[in-house]
Amino acid sequence: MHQLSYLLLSLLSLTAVFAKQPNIVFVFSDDHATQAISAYGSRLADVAPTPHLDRLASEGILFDRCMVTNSICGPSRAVIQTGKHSHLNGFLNNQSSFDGTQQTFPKLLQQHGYQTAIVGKWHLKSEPQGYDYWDVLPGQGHYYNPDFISTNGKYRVTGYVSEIITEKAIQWLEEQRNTDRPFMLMVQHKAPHREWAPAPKYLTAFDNVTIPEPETLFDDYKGRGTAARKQDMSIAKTMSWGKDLKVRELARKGSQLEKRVFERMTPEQVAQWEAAYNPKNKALLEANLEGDDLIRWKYQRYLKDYLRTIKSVDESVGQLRAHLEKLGLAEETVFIYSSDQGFYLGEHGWFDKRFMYDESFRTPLIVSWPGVYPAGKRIADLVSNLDFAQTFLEITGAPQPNDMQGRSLVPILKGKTPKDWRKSLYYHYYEGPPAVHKVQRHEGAYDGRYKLMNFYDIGEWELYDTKTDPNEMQNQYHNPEYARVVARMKQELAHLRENYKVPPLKPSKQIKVKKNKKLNW
Ligand code: SGN
Ligand code: CA
Repeated sequence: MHQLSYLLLSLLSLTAVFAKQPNIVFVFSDDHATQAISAYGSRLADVAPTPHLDRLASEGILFDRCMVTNSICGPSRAVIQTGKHSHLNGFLNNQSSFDGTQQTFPKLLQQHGYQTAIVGKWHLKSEPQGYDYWDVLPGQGHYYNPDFISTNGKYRVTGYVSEIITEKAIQWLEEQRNTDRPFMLMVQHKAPHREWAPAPKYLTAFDNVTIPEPETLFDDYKGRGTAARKQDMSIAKTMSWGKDLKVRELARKGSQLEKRVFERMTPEQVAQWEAAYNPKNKALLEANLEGDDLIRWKYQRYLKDYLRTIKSVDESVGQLRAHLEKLGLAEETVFIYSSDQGFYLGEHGWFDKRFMYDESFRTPLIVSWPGVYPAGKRIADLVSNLDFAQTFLEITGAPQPNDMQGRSLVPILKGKTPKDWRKSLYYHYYEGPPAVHKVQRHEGAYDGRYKLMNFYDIGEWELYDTKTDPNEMQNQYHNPEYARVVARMKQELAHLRENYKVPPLKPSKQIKVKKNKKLNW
């Protein structure tokens, strides 16, 4: 009898463990390319390790091919909120405003008994809906002494943005949440978004190293089309001396470096900044660099600042995980790291994103649930930010609405990719010229090897064979040897459009772009 009741008791407590609904901590950064996470193993892994993200990957699952549906900030966030492509959630480009009255995963989690909280970058213009707690950066936010908006209105916080966002998240975890209910906490960093302003403590990180260059830094775009040639996102020509390169000595009066960085800083922060940059800038001014040497210098400055901001993001991951441990929550919390899209770190001579070419199409995704999901796995399945909403819902046991367009990653996380997993992805970027960076609108299909792109406003198609040409240097669209692949990929694209209910394309004439005209906000 005694033994039987013991058995019953253990069974009961086991069910209690399994029935406990896991929490989710979703750390989401802005423009963090997989090349800048050492667990992904790129050319930067040795010089710029990300120990906390690497630990997360070694204890969890790293997705090698998580691709976005539309490589730009607001649209990516709207896809995540809704589990629907841009044409259905209505947020096509950064000029849109999110219709927060529509169905979103945080609202569904609330209905399922979850607390939902978001801190950091939001960038959907309209007020967050579906969150019990929100404390977000207005617009793009600032690196130094940023403003925040919460239900109490707008206020300024002294400090460095990534550190403040982490502190706010920890404070919510420790002091503000209701400990009786499971939660979804979204910690959304501004870093490493342009203007890549590092934290005071990392202003001199990487000073004594040389960052390896990508093979395509001096790309001449010969094998590509008009879109790759006519973009405005090159290190050589687009970067400004002020906010981008931080050579205040060469910046325009009233430059964005003054407005966004210096005018917000405390005298102490200015002194730290100047102590770090002045000697380096002096060396540049004395060197009189030209041509490729100057591009190389710009590349080093850009990458070092970008990677410095990542150090704060990586540290945030470590701190958040340490606090979950401390609170005894680590084992009942799924920890997820991702970014709104990838980024060019000098590949093709570029910075920024938008294109369906690899570096901006791919985004990081690392998921860990200690003791439940396998540790240290790498997954090559084609997954997408379109899948995040349904994944969150399934993790928590909430029902998934039929009108969401992604697919939950939970079976993959548990080690079993469904036999009928998707074989291709649909992409559509809508923010054509004259918007900042002047990347042509395009849509496309990717099947894991071939990538077909349609730059429909200029009537140009591109096809890449990413197996034989991983850097996507040679458009094969007009190569007769690829005619059958082109036909098959066109069919695939048509099939995807139909499946996702994409409205017919409306090619439009390009508006003539005035030099230096800035339409972004
Ligand atoms: C700003 C940046 C652009 C960037 C967009 C969109 N310019 O306009 O370089 O592409 O944001 O970025 S800046 O001079 O203002 O920094 S997104 O991540 O928000 O989509
Ligand atoms: Ca972004």
